[in-house]
Formats: sequence, structure tokens, C-alpha cells
Amino acid sequence: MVSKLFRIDCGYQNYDWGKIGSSSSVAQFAASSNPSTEIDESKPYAELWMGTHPNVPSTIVDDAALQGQVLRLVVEQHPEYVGSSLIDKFGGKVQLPFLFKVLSIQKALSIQAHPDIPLAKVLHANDPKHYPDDNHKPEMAIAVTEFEGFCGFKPLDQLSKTLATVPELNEIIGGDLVQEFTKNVVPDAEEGSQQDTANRKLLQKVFGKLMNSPDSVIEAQAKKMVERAQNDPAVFDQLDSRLAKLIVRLNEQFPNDIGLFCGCLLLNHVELNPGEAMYLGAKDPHAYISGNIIECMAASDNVVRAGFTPKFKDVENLVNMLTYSYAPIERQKMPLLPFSRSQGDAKTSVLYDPPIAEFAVLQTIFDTNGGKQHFDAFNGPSIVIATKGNGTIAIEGSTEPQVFKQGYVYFIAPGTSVELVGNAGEEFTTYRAFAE
Ligand code: 9C2
Ligand code: ZN
Repeated sequence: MVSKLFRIDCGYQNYDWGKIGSSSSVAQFAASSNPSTEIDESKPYAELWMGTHPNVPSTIVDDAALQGQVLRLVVEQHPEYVGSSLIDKFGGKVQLPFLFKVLSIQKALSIQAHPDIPLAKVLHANDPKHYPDDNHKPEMAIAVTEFEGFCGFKPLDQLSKTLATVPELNEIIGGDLVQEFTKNVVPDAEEGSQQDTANRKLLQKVFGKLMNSPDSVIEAQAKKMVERAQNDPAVFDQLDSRLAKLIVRLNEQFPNDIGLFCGCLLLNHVELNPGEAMYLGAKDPHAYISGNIIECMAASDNVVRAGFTPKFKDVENLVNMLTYSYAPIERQKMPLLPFSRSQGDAKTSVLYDPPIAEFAVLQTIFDTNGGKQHFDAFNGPSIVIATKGNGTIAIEGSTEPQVFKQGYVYFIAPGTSVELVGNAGEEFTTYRAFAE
């Protein structure tokens, strides 16, 4: 193995919904990492990609032997950077099993869901242009600032109430189907029971009806609903005191869009405080609305979209694929777990550990006292980013710590114990994604 700890410079995506110019933490981090980055103040900077996905490469800096090389290719030539047990576990792929990102969100992302592995294989085989790889993409979002998003279908009783309360939705779905849904769903059915299956079928029928309605119908009803939200917000207050404002706000971003119905009315509107996280498994509908987040996912870029987007939409696959789970949103929130393999002066070093093998994320925060934090060796590769403040990082015992500024990203090889040092006088925060 050449080097066990080196800095990487990561590429980014200028998707429409990103924060603009240097107001975006993606742009700030990119410019900090590579001072020759010219930030275009008229452009959105949406996602920083840290990893080995071929769409956006990470490149090695500050390493005499590897300088300028693409991380993906270096990893391919040095399987020990992944480790044989992980390579076997993930079907022989000599790549990082995860993709790590920073998202800086100005306006809503698409209403979307990600496939599981069997579906990803089919989508990729049939339409490689829109489904660029054959992997699943379970993901986790950790709020860095206050965050807002849509996540999962609302509970069934709330959906019944919504269908009864919002005349425009009622008209799109049609009185007969609304009645069929409202009369037959059993909100507290046991998960996995026959009734649960029946509930999900009914929900799919309603969602399918909405998503397959002609554009002209959606547009006309959206106009009426937005007017109602502006002039008679009390109607929406019966459902959620935030709803009328949300409809008006998202209509400014995507006028008369189907997302006003399928997102604002049918999905949970979730708010996370900094440090809180949620996990989205395969086939869970979601859309992020605002905030800065750290996102980690299996190494994939497969997205099935159906609203709030100028990108390719695939309504048929979206309607067919969803689980139609209506479990309480609390189940998707992630606990912050203690992590005994990290010891020292940091204020916190906590683990977000979703129920999948591809990744976990460790958040470490030093307060203004600074100090040193030790991390035992991980049995797999990891990538760590500093999102706030400045410090240093070193292989344990090394006399040459490396500067670790906000926006810098390091790759740490399997089996490497490291130390982070936070400077006194400022807070220092890092996020480290890893697989074992
Ligand atoms: O990159 C999303 C970004 O595809 N977030 O959203 O641009 O497709 O609307 P758009 C993906 C991101 O990692 C994600 O899955 N939930
Ligand atoms: Zn997503």
C-alpha cells in the first residue's frame, strides 16, 4: 500500500436546486479544498461528491506518490484500500461501497425514491441513460443546519382527512375512489397483516390516480388550491398549521406542479434540528426542501423521479415500486449512538448506524477548548470531511500532522488509527463515513 492517509479534492454537481454561488457550503468547501476553484455567483452548487462513483471523481492531493490521480482508479489498483472482506461482501467490486455527500439546498429536490438491488438491475439494463448503475441507493441525511423535507406517506387517518378536506385533491382522485379509500383503510392495521396489504393497495390506487392524471387537470386544480392556500389558509390549518404556507412557497419554486399534491398533501413534512438524522430505505418516497446536510448512501446515482423537477420523470416505475408504507416518521429518524472506538477530548463523537452494511457515519465535535481525539483503526475504508473550523489529522504516532481545514476531505485506509486535533478558540466538526 502506498499511503494510508491522504487528502482528496472532490467534485460537485450544479443541480438547479442548490444554493447559489458562495452562499452554498458545497461551493465554500470546494473552494477551500482547491483554491483555484472559481465560484460562479450566478450558479447553484448543490452536491459535493466524496468517493469513487464514476460520475464525479475525487482526486488525490498532497501525496507525493499519488498526487493528481483519480481515487477510483487508485482504489482499483490497490484493493487493500477497500479490503478483501468488503470486496467479497459487495460482489467483488473493488470500490468504496458508499458515496458520501454534502448537500446545500435552496429549493425542493425532486419527489423521488431509490430502487432496491433487484429493481436497480432491471432499470439499469432497460434504461442505462437514466439509471446509470445497477446498485441500490439507501441513504441517510444528517442535518447540519435546520432541515426540512418530505419523507414517507402520512398516516392513513391523516390521508383520509386530507382527501376530505382539500377539494382540489378530492376532485382529482374522484369521489368514488376517495370513498373507497376512506371507508376501507384501517389505520392501525398490524404491519405485515392482510389488512396492511389491503391498505397499501388502496394507497397505491390513490397515488396512481393522482400521478397519472392529465397535466391539464393537475394544472387547473393546482391553481385553485394555491389560491385557496393564499386566501383561505384555515382550510389547510385543520390538517397542519404549516401547510398553506408550504404550498404557496413551493408553488413559487415549481408553479402548478404535481408535487404540490403528491408532496405537500400526501407525504410527511419533516423538520430536523442540526445533528438529527433520518434514514431512507429502498423505495421510500421523499424530497428534501431546504437546509444543509451530510448525506451518505450506497454507491449509486439511481433516482426515480415524479415531481418538482426539470429532470427525467418516470411515473410508471415510481408508482409501481413504492412500498406504500405509512409507518410513523419517528421510525425513520436515527438514534445517535455512543462510539467506544473513539476516545479523547472531543465534546462528542457519535455514530449514525443505519440498518445496512454499506456505511455508517461518525460525527465528531470539538468545542472551543480544542484537544485531541484518538480513533482506533477501522476494518475498512473511510472518508472524513471537516464541515466547521480548523484542526489537524495524523496517523497515530506520526510527527507530521496534516492541516484539516473546513472543506478539506481525507481518505483513510483500512487498519489505520488516526488522531484529530481541534484548535483551542474555535469549534471543529468532522463527519467520517466508513464501511466495515
Ligand atoms: O443526488 C438526488 C438529488 O437525485 N437525495 O435530487 O436532483 O434528482 O432532484 P434530484 C440525489 C441525492 O443524493 C438524493 O438522493 N435524496
Ligand atoms: Zn434521495
